[in-house]
Amino acid sequence: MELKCLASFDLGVVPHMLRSSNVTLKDREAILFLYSAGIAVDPGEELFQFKGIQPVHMALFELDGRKIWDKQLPDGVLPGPWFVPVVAFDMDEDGQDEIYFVNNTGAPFSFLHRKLERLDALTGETTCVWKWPDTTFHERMSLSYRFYIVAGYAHGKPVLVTAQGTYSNMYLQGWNNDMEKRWAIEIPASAPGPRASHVTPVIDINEDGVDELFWGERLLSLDDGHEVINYAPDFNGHSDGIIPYQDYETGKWYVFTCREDEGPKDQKRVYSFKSNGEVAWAQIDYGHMHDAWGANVLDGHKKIFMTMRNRFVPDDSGFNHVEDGIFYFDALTGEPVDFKLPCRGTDVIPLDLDGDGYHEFLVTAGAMAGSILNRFGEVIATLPTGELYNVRMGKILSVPGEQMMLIAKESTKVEIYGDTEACDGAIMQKRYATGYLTFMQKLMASGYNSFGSHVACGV
Ligand SMILES: [Ca+2]
Ligand SMILES: [Ca+2]
Ligand SMILES: [Ca+2]
Repeated sequence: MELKCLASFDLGVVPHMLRSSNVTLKDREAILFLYSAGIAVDPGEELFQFKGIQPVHMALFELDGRKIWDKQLPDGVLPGPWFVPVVAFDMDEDGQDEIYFVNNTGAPFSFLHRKLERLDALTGETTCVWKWPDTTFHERMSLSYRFYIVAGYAHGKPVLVTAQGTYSNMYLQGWNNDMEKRWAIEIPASAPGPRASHVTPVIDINEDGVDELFWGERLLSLDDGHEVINYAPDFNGHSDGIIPYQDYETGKWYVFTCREDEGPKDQKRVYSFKSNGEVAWAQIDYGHMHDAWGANVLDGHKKIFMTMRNRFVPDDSGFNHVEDGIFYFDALTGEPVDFKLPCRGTDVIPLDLDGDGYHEFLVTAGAMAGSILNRFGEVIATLPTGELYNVRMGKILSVPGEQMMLIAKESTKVEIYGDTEACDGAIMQKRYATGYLTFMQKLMASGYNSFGSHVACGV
C-alpha cells in the first residue's frame, strides 16, 4: 500500500461546517464544497445555538485544486445540513450536472423566502428558483427544518426529490426537469410505519428499472412515490442508519438498519431484512442505536456490521451522545462476532483502500487518529494529519481503490488520500457494478449521507 495525497483543495478558511459532493461537468469531474468558518447548527430545540454562526459558502474546485468559483450564500442560510441540503444532478440530460440547493433570502427561519435554487455548475450562477414547499410550517422547530434533496432515475429518466420532515409528518415531492411536478405524497404523523432516516440511499434494489428511495425502513418509488415495500409497518419510529448490502456469493440483497426510536415491546433494535421484507435476523433488546457500519473483514470477504448504542446526557449547552455499548454481528447470520480493534468501533471508518475486497479502517478520533488499520486491527499506515475531520469516503476519484476525503484539524486544506498501488479485485468490481456507490457520491452533501460511512460502506 502506498498512501498518497491525490488532491488538495484550499478553502482559505478553517471550516467548522463542511460538506462535499462530486459534480460532473461536460468534459470533466469537479468537487463541490459547502462550508462555513463558523459552527454547524441543528434544528433540534436542545441543540440549536446562535453563537458562532458564520456565513455559508458554496465553492467548486477542479480536481487539480484550482478554484472555479466560490459564492457566499445569503445570511438567512443557516449552516447545517438540514437547513441547506445540496445535490448535483443532471436533470436536463445535457451531460452536465446542475446544482440544486435550499436557499433562503429572508430571515433565518423564513418559509416565505425559502427557495429551491438551481445553479449552473460551471459558473455558480443562478438559473432558476422555485418556492420551497412550506409543508412543515406548523411543526415545532426540530421538525420544521429537516429538509432533504435526493435524486435518482425512473426508467432512465432523472427525478429530483424534495422532502420535508422527519419523525412526524413527512412530505415528499418528485420532480421532472424544470420542476414539473411528477408526484407528491404525504405521510401524516397518524399513519403507521417508519419515520425516515438521516441517510437516504437510492438504489434499484428490486431491479425493475426504477430507483427506490430508502425513506427509513420504507422504500419509495422514484417513479410515482408509491410505497414499494415497507420493512416495518408496525414500527412508527426513526432509523439512524440504513444500509443496503449483498451476499456476494448468491447476489441476494439485504438491508441493515439500526433504530433510534423504540418500537413495540417485542421488537429488536437492529434488523437485517431480505429484500422481499422478510426478517433475515434481529438483535439487541433496547436502546438508541446511533451509529453503524458494515465491513468485509472475515475470511472469504465475509461482512460484519458494527452498531453503537448511545444515550442522551444533558449538559450545560444541549446534550451529549454517550456511547453505551458497541456490537459486532455477522452480516448474513446475525451471530455476534468477537471482533477486536485497538480503538472504539465507532471511531473508525471502513473503506477498501487497496481494492482487494477487504475493508481497511481510518481511525478518526482518539489517540490513534490518522492511523490506518487492516482487517485484523493492525496499524499499516499513518496519515500526517494527526487529528482530522472525515468529510466523505468511497470512490471519490475514478481510480482504483476507495479514497478518503478529510481535513486536518485547524487546516484550510481539504485533502483526498488514496493508495496509488490499489487494484480493484472481483469483490470491488461487484460492489461498484450496480452504480449505487458511485452515484451516492453526488448525494453526499444532503442529510447525513457523508456521516461515518453509512452510505460508502454499502453493497
Ligand atoms: Ca445538465
Ligand atoms: Ca426498483
Ligand atoms: Ca482492502
